[in-house]
Amino acid sequence: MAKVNVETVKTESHGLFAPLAQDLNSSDAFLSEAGKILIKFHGSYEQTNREKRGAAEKEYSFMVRSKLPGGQLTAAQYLAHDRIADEFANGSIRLTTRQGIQFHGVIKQDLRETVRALNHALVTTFGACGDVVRNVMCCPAPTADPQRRAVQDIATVLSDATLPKTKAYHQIWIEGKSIIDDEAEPEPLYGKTYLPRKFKMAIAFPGDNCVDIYTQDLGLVALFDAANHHIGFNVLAGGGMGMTHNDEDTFPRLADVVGFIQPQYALEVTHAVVGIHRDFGDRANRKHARLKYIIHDRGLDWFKHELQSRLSFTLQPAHPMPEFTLQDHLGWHEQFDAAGHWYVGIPIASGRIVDTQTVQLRTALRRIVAEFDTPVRITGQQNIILADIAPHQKEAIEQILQTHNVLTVDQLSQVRRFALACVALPTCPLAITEAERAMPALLDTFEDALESLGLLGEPINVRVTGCPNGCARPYTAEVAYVGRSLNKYAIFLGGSPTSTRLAQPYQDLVPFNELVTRLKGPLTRFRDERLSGEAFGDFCHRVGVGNLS
Ligand code: SRM
Ligand code: SF4
Repeated sequence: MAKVNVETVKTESHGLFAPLAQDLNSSDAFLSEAGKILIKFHGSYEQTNREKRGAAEKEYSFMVRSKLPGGQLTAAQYLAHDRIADEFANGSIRLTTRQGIQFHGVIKQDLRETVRALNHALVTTFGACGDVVRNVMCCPAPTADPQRRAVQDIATVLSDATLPKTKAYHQIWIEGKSIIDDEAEPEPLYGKTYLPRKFKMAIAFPGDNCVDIYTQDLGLVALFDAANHHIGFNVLAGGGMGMTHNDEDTFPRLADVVGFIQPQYALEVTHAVVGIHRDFGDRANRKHARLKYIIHDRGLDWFKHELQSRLSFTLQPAHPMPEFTLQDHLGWHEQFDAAGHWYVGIPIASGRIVDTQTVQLRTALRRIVAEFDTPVRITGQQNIILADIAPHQKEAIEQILQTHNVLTVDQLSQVRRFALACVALPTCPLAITEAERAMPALLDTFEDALESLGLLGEPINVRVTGCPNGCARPYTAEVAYVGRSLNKYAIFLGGSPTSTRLAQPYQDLVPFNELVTRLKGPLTRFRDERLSGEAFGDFCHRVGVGNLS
C-alpha cells in the first residue's frame, strides 16, 4: 500500500474531518491510510492483535484515549469509564503515564458510541493523540491548599486553550456527519497543518517531580513565596524521550531552564513555545520533528531570543530551581480542608485496572467510587488517587480493598512501588519486546536479587518499555530496560531517583532472563561502596556507568 504523507493528509483534511468521517460509515473493520492518521487527533489509534498476525484475516480494533488535564475526574466520570470498559472495550481500564485513560479492543462499529459515552460524561478524547498539544500533566495531589488548587486549574485552562478549534470532532462523533457542508474553522494556533509532531507539557510543584518535568516539551515549575503565594513559574523547554536504536540523530533529552514568568503569562508562553514548534519543527522528517531537536540544533540562546520576540513581556531570569523529590502520592494523606478529608493513593501495577481470579481491582475501585462518591486523580506513575474521604469512611474503604485482595502501598516492596511499564504487546504496533505483561515476573526476580543482597528496602526506580520510544520515560529512571530485539533489551543505568538526570547505556541486547543477573555486579558494589544515604542511580552516576561491569 502506498505510504501517505502526514503533512498532505492534514492539509487536505478540511480541519481533521475527511476522509475519517466517510471511513467511519463504511462497513470495513479498518480505516483508510489517511483516516488512520486523522483518527489519532481524535484520540484513537487503529490497532491489530499482534498475537493473531499471520492469521488469514487481521483482527482490527481501536485504542481510545481520554484526555484528562492533571489526571482529574469526577466520580461519575470514573464510573463512565468503568462502564465503557465492559460495554465497548476489553474489560480493562489502562491508566497512562500522562495521567490519561486508555481503552483497548474497541471495534470500529462501537467507536462512535464509545466517544459519545465519554462526551456524555464531559470527557474528551480530542487531542489525546496526534500532532497537537497532548494531555497537560500536573501534580494531582488533592490537597486543599487554594494556591495549589489554582495551579492545578491552570492545567485545565492550558488544555482547553490549546484544543484545536475545528468542529470536526463534534461533527463526526456527536452529530454523526459524513458530508462536509461548511467552511473549516480557522486554527489560529495550529494552522492547516497543525504541529509537525506531538507536543507535551506539564506543571510541577516545587519539591515534587511526579510529572517528570524535564522530559516535557514545555515544563512549568510553579514557585511560591515564603507566605505560600504563587509568584510564577520557571519555564523549561525541549525535553523528550523518544529515540531510535542505532540512529544517532535521535536521542532522549532533558529540558533546559529558559526563564521565569508571572502566573498570568502561562498561556501566552505556552502559545509562544507551541508556535516555535509549529514554525520551526522539521516537517520533512517526523523522527526529527520534536521541539528538543529545534533547541538542540539551533541552540538555547536562539530559542530564548525567538521566544522573547513572541512575548508581550520580558522573560525574567529563572529563579533557583527547587530540589526535587519524587512523590507518588500513594497511601493515606490528609487533605487539610475544613471537612478533615483524606485521600488515598492506590498502586495499580502498570496502570492496568482489571479483575482477575485472585484480585478484583476493578470491582473494588468501582464499589468505592460509587459508594463514597470520591473524586478520582490519576498520577503520572500510572496509579490512582481517591479523594474527599471522610475520616469515618477510611475503615470501610480499607475493608473493600482487603475483601477484593487489592494490595495497598505498605504491602509492596519499594522497587515494585516505583516501577513503570509501557503497554507494549499485544496491542502496541511498535513493540519489539514485552513490557507490561512481563513486569510481574521481572519484579519478582528483581526483588529476590535485592533480598539476597540485603537491599530490599531500597526505592530503586525501574522502568521498562517494549521499544526505544520511551512511553514509560525510561531514560530518566535509575534502571531502564528498553526493548531492543526479539526478547532482548538494552539496559540503561544512572538516572537520578528524582528523574532529573538521564540514564546512560550500560549493556545491550540482554536476554529477558538475564535482565536482573546482569545487575548483580553493580548492585553488589552499590551495597559495599555506596556513600551514606546514596541512591542506586546516584551511585552508578558517581562511579560512572562505564565502570560498572
Ligand atoms: Fe507513547 C507511540 C502508548 C506516553 C513516546 N505510545 C505510542 C503508541 C500510540 C504506539 C503507536 O504509535 O502506534 C502507544 C500505544 C500503545 C497501546 O497499545 O496502547 C503509546 N505512550 C503510550 C502510553 C499509553 C504508555 C503507557 O504505558 O502509559 C502513554 C500514553 C500517555 C497519554 O495519556 O497521553 C504514552 N509516549 C508516552 C511518553 C511519556 C510521556 O509523554 O510522558 C513518551 C515519551 C515522551 C516523549 O514523547 O518524548 C512517549 N509514544 C512515544 C513515541 C516517541 C515519540 C518521539 O518523539 O519519537 C511514540 C512513537 C510515535 O509517536 O511515533 C509513541
Ligand atoms: Fe509501544 Fe514502544 Fe510506547 Fe511501549 S514504548 S507503548 S512498545 S511505542
